[in-house]
Amino acid sequence: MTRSIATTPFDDQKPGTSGLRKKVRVFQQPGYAKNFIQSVFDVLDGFAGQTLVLGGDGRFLNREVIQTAIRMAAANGFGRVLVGSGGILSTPAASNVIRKYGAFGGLILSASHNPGGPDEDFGIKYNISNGGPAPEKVTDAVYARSKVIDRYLTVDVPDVDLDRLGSTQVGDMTIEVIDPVEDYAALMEELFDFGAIRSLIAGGFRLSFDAMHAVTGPYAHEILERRLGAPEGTVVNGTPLPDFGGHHPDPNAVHAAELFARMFGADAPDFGAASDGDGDRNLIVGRNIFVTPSDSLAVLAANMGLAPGYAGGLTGIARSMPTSGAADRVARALNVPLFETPTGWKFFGNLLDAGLATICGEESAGTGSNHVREKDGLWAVLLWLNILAVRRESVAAIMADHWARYGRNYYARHDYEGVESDAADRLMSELRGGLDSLVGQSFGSSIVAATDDFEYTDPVDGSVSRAQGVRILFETGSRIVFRLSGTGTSGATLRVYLERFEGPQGVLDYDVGTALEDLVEAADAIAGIRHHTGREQPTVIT
Ligand code: VG1
Ligand code: CO
Repeated sequence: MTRSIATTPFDDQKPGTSGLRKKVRVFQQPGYAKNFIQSVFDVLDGFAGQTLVLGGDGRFLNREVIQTAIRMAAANGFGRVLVGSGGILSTPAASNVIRKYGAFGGLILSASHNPGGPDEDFGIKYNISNGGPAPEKVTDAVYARSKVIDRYLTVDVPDVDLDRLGSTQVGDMTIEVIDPVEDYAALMEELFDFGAIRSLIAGGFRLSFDAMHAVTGPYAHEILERRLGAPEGTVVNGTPLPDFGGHHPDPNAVHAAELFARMFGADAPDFGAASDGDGDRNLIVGRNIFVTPSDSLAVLAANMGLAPGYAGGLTGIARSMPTSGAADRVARALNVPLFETPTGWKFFGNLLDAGLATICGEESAGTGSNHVREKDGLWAVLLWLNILAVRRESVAAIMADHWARYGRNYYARHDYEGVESDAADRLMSELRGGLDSLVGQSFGSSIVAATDDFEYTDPVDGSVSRAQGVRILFETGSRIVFRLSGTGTSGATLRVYLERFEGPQGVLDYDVGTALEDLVEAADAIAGIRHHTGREQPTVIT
């Protein structure tokens, strides 16, 4: 029944920061998704008879590619596929299912925070048996394979009914359609004190969660409204739509403007949050206060012992390099190691597996722990709620207390989206070329103390990742980082990360924009942003 179909390679199937992401139209080319999935299977070893997990964020093309992947998994010899009903599994839920059922790995269909729909983006990511994104040695092998692939394997069977829970056979392989929420919700109940959060909410604490018409809707309805007793209407935009209602499912001030307006408006709730397309990001907003993801990581690390799942404390904290140093100060106070990794969750997997880190985070609204091997949006929301339920203080009070104790890392990321790729490459290569001569130069009142192009050696397996972002470190402790995005699908996105530290005795209530003004000017002077991109302003500031 297995058929081998001849195919010709595509030359652009290089996975980026988080899987292969392309326009839907690119994925719709005959053989495009099949070639990539077969390239993944071709570089893996030992999965005969094993379990593969399948799910996605519900975006346009999700169901079709799920059916394709089921046929190909059967043809390639997997013994069982676990698929979320409706083809749905959030990224952290998929990670949990892989771990819980001892799967060999999983395919997650998502382009995460990128928009969806026929003219927008689609993506495929492979996760390994620890539940985490495949490391670079696997993604490099997949790319190499995709350049020479000449056939893919499939079986001729009708579509599986993804909307009915239960088991069916496809050839020798079993398909189990599972509830996408149940296992995940059960894990959250193990980690957090649902009773304490329930009584916080019952006492009149009000929250608002924006699921952005993306995958977290069903999870948030079940956990926040049904299990924790928040009133109906707490979750807004809670029905996943193939085009996310035409919006970017990216939780930030620009794309979650509705939530910001609510949290900064009259009669604002006590706590607001949002997640992204595939449910792995979190945005935290208190009444009249936005918590930067870097600060959120630091506050969660400092307080996570208040949640039952982490009562034993932390072994270490890990953050991506562009993430602010706020968490470093917490690590120092707790006397645990701090790991600084390149951008992307795949670099945290080894640290978590080795028990070196308990909590990890990125400035891009991603936080997670050793409970799975992905960042986890609702997990971060629940940890915040657990902390609030114990401390019984406002988000603003918790932040003020944190800054008074550790100091404040003023922080912003400026994104220049849709820049012409050649111009972006020129900017980066000129910047890299001039790095040495910058040391000692002054920009405004700041003198450059050191520069480098970030390089990471994995402490567990010794693998080295180079050219992960240019760092300009000032004598004042301020920092500017430049790198190009690895998740975009058209042109290039330049990311400029700006950070300035004020110690506990410094000014802790500057407006962020004002605090970073000098650094913004320095960034342009150093990298020629206006000159190369032709842009006067960033597209998005987060
Ligand atoms: C971005 C973020 C990075 C994150 C990645 C995937 O990558 O900066 O921190 O891990 O997206 O997140 P880049 O290469 O565009 O900067 V998700 O939620 O889109 O899977
Ligand atoms: Co995501």
